[in-house]
Amino acid sequence: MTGQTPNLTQHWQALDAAHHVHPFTDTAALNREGVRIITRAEGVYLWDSEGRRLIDGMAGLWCVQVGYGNKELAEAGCEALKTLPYYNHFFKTSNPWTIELAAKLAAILPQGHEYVLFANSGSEANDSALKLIRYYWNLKGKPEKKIHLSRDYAYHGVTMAAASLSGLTPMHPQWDLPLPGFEKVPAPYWFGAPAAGYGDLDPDAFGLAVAKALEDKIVALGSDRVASFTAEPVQGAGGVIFPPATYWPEVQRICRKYDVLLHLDEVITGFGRTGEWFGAQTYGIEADMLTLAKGLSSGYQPISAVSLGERLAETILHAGEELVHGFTYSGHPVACAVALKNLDVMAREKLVERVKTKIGPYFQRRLRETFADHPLVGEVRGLGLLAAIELAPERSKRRFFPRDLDVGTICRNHCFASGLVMRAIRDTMVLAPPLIIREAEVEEILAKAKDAIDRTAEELGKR
Ligand code: PXG
Repeated sequence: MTGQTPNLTQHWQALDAAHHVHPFTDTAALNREGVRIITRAEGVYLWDSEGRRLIDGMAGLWCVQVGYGNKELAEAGCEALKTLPYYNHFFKTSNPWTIELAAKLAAILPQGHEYVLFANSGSEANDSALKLIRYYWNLKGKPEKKIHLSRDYAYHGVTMAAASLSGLTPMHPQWDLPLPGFEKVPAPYWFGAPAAGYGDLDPDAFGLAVAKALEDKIVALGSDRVASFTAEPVQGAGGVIFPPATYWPEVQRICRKYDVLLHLDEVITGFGRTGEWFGAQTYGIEADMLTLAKGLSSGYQPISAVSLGERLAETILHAGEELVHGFTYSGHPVACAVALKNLDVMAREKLVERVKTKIGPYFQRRLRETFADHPLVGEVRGLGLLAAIELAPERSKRRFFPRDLDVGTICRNHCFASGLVMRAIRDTMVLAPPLIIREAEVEEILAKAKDAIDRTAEELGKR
């Protein structure tokens, strides 16, 4: 079942159309178009069932840190599969892979985060995090602290709680969400500031204004009712939104002042994406809890975790009673073996350092050289191996295209046609390539992206 069997494309498309429900997709519309079948991958490249090669500017879904086809990870998983394909942690048991992974995470996590609880996806981990937050306040004798704050444009997953926490509004109406007790505050989205009514504030003033909106919300709700603030250090699926420098220090101060737990969702920013192991380190944030997933195993196995900072660990682990929570597959030995090897490879190859000092700066410099003066580009922003190219009608003004033009989708289609996977979020083109990417591959991505954006401009009659 590899790329050597292109004649099977129609067979697979028909079966997929007949039996498979796709995530975040109008399945009937997709079925009319015919799905693309990815059959293999190596390094930063994917191949489809027609033998076409694509360069993956998105590391899958922001997760394949070590690139595709890493044999060491495959062998570590295989070894665990042969030795202990499954066992759980419920019956006063543990296993070497889970234990070693927990210890390794404690060593690389920010200081004070000595304990982790495992789950299988970012959504499950965030759901677990919210339960632990609720439990913490119950144990502290403050059961009225139950409101979970998060931000517009946030993506925290799809379970009932994680979707409620998410601030992308299309995620709510189909499911009558958000649940009660979930409140939103504005995102530090400087490019979108004029459209959001913030006028012409410079980035630093805007960062403070948005942080102030968090404070105002806490005061309006009553700090005795607010349990937590959940946020991605850099917002990913909401549009790759980098906060101004003033934002995080002020948010940190506000959370401390009002005794609101700070929960960082590091599902995208974790494991080197911004040039440190965690976004918390990039922005100097001291959090009570971190959610980890994606890059933890480079996506080779489904695994996620929640880390507990000192006050949560102390209170929850010494509650003197059973923690009534856990999944069949929490800390699955095969997933842990793969994650463990992934972290070993990342450390040995110094991938995080490479993002910080070499390939990250190279990528960012070349990205700006390529697009800074492009007539269709309103802003280029990025750090490490994470970046956004904001397509806009006028270069110097922070204005959006009318939504119904769907400029982002036009551009994404041109990207696919030229063999590049680049994600469109509204009209923001997003890149988050594997951390092992080389300079020549960066050049290939940028050349294809430039070509796609030029074609989009032509289609819109801009050139
Ligand atoms: N938090 C963040 C910050 C995420 O980006 C999740 C939680 C949920 O993780 P799971 O493993 O439950 O999917 C995510 C996931 C996209 C896209 O199109 C992004 C994600 C998932 C699917 C699609 O950008 N992020």
